[in-house]
Amino acid sequence: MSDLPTPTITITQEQVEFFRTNGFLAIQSITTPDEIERMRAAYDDIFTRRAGRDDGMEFDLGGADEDDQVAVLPQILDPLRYAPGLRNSLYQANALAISKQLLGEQAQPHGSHAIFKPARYGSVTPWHQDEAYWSPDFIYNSLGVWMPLQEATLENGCMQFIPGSHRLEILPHHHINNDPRIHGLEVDEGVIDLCPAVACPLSAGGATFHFSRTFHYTGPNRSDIPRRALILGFGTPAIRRDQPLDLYWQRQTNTTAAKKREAAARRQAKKEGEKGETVKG
Ligand SMILES: O=C(O)CCC(=O)C(=O)O
Repeated sequence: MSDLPTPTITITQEQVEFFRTNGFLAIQSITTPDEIERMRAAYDDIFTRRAGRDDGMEFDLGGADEDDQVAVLPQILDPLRYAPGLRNSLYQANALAISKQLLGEQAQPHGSHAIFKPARYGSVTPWHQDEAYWSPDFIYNSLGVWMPLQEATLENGCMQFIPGSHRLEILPHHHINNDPRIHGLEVDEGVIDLCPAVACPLSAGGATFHFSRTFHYTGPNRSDIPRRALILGFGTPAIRRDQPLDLYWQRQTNTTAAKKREAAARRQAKKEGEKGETVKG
């Protein structure tokens, strides 16, 4: 994030308090319409060419991710790596500045992903806590910033949150449909009351912020336009736990994408080993 523009937004103390009390916050604008238009072209391009698929970075978050099946919830991890048009944005600059207000000055970028809900059949992103996906070895002070690249509504899958749920432990999750080939996780039925859910419709270029333990969900896309979201993570340095948590659902994971990522990491390690040999030799 070295070449970021100067941030243009600060939030009020009242908004900081709202976030700390409820575990989420919605703001109506985090960047400009021009930037959204530029980003939308770059975003559509990486989903059209399924950038990162061979390395396990593009996959179906909501399905078994078979090559011959239509993906119901395509996701790309680290989309900025594949799309120069998504880099060095005012969105990143403002998201970082606001994250520092919410988490403390030490807040730094902590991953990014993009989730695309195809028009008419894009599926739900079930209720979950982000930390259910993360390493059980650390204590986090992190949040996600979610920005839609078109209007986000109840009809196409805007974000919904359970107020105050950031104060809960990580509750039991399972793979969607209890199918370990599916990357997406869902909280077990009945362990949390979902009635208090608050929906946050937004204009293009608005944003929500949520703590990494806040329960959130987006509905299916029943509209005639795709729903695009670009998500940035931020956090202060994670602290190692004395005793790891038992997030047993992670041990059940058996996705094709995870295997591809492991193979890509082995290829990269081999390449670096060979480079080291050349330098020494
Ligand atoms: O965009 C979505 O459908 C879900 C987003 C999400 O789960 C997140 O930002 O953590």
